[in-house]
Amino acid sequence: MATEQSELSLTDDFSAKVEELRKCIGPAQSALILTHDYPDPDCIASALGLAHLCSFWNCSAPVISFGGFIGRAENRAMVRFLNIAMVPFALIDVKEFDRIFLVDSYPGKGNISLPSSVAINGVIDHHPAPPDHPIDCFTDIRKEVGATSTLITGYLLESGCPIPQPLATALFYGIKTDTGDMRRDVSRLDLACYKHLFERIDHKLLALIINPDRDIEYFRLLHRATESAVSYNNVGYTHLGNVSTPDYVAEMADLFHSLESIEWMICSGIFKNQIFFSIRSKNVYTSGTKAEQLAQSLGGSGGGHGRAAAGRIQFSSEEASNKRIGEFEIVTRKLFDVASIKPKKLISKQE
Ligand SMILES: [Mn+2]
Repeated sequence: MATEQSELSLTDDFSAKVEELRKCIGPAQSALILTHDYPDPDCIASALGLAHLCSFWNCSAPVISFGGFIGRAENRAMVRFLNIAMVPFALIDVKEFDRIFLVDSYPGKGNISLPSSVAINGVIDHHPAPPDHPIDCFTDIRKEVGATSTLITGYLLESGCPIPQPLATALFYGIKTDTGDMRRDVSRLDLACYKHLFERIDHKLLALIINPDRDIEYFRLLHRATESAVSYNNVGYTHLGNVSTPDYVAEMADLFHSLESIEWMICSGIFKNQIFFSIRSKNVYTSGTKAEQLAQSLGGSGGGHGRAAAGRIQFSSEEASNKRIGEFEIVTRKLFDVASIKPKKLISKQE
């Protein structure tokens, strides 16, 4: 694999980290690899890659698990077409595993189902770690990298572990989606891994994943989002109401963010007594801090990257969701400095 490494020129810190991770996994028989709740392609691919590395290092029974469910049509297609075995966290007994790893997430972020009392053996992530949550285990957290799939690709290459075509396809798709096709939060390493994997993927399967069949709910929601979308100067906002999967919130944020007149797009939706929200920006790199501030001021949790971030805010079943959404809108407008701006319909009928 030496040629593959030199082609990518992985930095020296990969070799030290690979050794550290190998020692951490080495004596274990079983490993649980957890993604964040409502997993996206980057964490699914990362978990698949880490599971593959566990098997390569003789930890024979890695299990990938996740909280919530897989909602977005592309993500369901990814799991189906690449035959990725994943177990809902509700069916997992953590005591059955020698090792527990988190990918694309960090304890204390509020987006994993693992109870905080359960000890974790390793974390590989590219989100900034909360400063008040140090953990005593293997960690590799590089916030300058655009996707955890990039880090996992580095581990696989550095350790000399072969990458089968379905895994290459998953990792490529993970990098592709988290970086918005190399549009946002991209490092040199992301681009190198993206190019490296491109030669090794199943392009037909990738095309099926990118263009999945969609259920009618998607189109209903698209209509609702279009109707409710407003703008405050260059800040766009749409509320989806109740959604059958929180994934729609990120999906609609991405779609509406491509509208040429806006810099920011915020999308919210209600799912199981929680407000889920996503924030996107084009040229400003404070989406992550804005998501964190917004969630914290309403008792929730949030964060993310410079131009793509998300969060969620819990409310009790007795509280009316429209009251909480009203509060959410007020705090959001203050945060984006548009409290005194009158909303305009973002997509009006042709004038
Ligand atoms: Mn990610």
